[in-house]
Amino acid sequence: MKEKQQEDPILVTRSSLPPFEEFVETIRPIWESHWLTNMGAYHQELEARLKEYLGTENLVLFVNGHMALEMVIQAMELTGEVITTPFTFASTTHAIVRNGLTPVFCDVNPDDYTMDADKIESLITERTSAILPVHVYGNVCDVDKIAAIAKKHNLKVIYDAAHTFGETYHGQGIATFGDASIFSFHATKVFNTIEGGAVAFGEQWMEHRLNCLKNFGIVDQDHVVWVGGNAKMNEFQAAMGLCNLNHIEEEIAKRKRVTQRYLENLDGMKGVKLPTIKEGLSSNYAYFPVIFDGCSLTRAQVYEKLTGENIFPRKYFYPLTNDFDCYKGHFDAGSTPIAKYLADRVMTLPLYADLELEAVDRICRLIREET
Ligand code: T4K
Repeated sequence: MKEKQQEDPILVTRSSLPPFEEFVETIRPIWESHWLTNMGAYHQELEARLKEYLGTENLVLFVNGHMALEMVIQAMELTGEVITTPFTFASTTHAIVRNGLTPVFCDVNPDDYTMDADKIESLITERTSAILPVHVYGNVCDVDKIAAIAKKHNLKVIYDAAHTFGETYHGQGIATFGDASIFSFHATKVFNTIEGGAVAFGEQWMEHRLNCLKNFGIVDQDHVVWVGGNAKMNEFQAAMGLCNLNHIEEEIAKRKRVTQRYLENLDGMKGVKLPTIKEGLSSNYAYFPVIFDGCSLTRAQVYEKLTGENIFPRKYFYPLTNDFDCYKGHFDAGSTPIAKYLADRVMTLPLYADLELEAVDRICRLIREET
């Protein structure tokens, strides 16, 4: 058995699943009711439980995090330009562009890789309607400074909070900052509903609009009021969410243990910048990004070494979104030099709840060895 485990590849993450019997019991009523989707009983129950868990009064579920983001942008009727970060997953920038808006890229800060709030104001024009920062890797943005800038210039703030499920900042639920926050409940996330997502928001009127938008803009059988799409979470997804939510504290505690082991092993290593947690943030330990700069091995060499041992880290988030092929000629990654520096050197190491501590030790040994 031990040998078999050693042969298994170690991927950057691995979905956490509830006990099989728990899931089977939970989905039994779906067979009995024949109600599979379109805002069924589990959909309602998960929405209620997530509001409580995330400490938000308003929350609407979606089929995934990306559609949550596309549709909250549509619901807010944003126009013109949106200030955002290129150091993120494709979804953030694509959601802006797919709404017919222009992303304007703000550089990130070199400490926690979130948007550099001191650089936002110089990017504001009369066409700017919103700021869309990302709490990247679960690192909380400079929410106070961003709120002050938004107020001064009358801009909306939507946080891409895909990585921050369950976090609090100075005791306040992360879902409550800005006008809205989107979450991803993808299989690779701290909390998963297989695929899934949600928008949490401050103003109650948005609930009706988001619920209509995710269901083709239908208000009732006689009225279709918005040009919506189909972005509803189904009952099997919601059932998985209800089960996983029962185990979320254990999930985060296990991730913390893995993270601490990485930190113990790699602490003090030359040329390696390790993640830190901002004062006041209760982390969910979503990712373990390492910046390789000035270490005896380059990122490419470390990557090659690990993959040679059946270990598969990832370069989240390389390439920058303003460097994507599909945006060639539109944006310039040179305008965000710190983000570019990070994207060229970052590697996210394997991190998931059941990753064995011995595996962490092995990964760290390989990184520390000079050849
Ligand atoms: N905003 C931000 C900042 C995001 O990071 C994301 C998603 C979004 C918005 C959009 O949210 P969603 O619409 O996805 O809900 C993965 C995820 O698919 C994506 O959700 C996530 N960010 C992104 C950072 O990572 P890939 O292309 O790297 O996935 P993939 O298929 O290479 O999987 C990565 C690893 O995860 C695999 O090596 C093994 C593990 N895995 C994967 C799957 C699919 C599992 O253990 N189980 C699985 O079912 O994007």
